[in-house]
Amino acid sequence: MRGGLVAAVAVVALSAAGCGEQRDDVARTVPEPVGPAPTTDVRTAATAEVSLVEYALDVRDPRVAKAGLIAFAATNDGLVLHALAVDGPAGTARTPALRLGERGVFTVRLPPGRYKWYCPIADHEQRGMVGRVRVAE
Ligand SMILES: [Cu+2]
Repeated sequence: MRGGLVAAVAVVALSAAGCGEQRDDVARTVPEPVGPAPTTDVRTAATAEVSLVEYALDVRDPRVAKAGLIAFAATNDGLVLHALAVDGPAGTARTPALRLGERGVFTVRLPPGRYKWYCPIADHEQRGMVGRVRVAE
């Protein structure tokens, strides 16, 4: 009964236009930071790896060094079906249900902050498969 996808509706704040025109910022040349070559086709800021077992996340409360597009990679090292879900600012992202030995990967764009991650299957979260991901600047 769990796993309801809550699509967060982005609230668009429209600035009141009408009192004068907005000044265009002078075109700034912001150099793109040069980083290491991406190892996948998606440019991710960091990867959080987790092992899923009965009934825990290993690791439970990871720190992610960089905000941005974060890859979450979960491996089911348990005996029953598990999955990984992350509650981000735009809703919940998750892997499909994973069998023993299977690995699921997804990406979520996360600003700095703390985010819940958990196993969305049955009552696994209540049994202890829950933790917090801390994303630094
Ligand atoms: Cu589980």
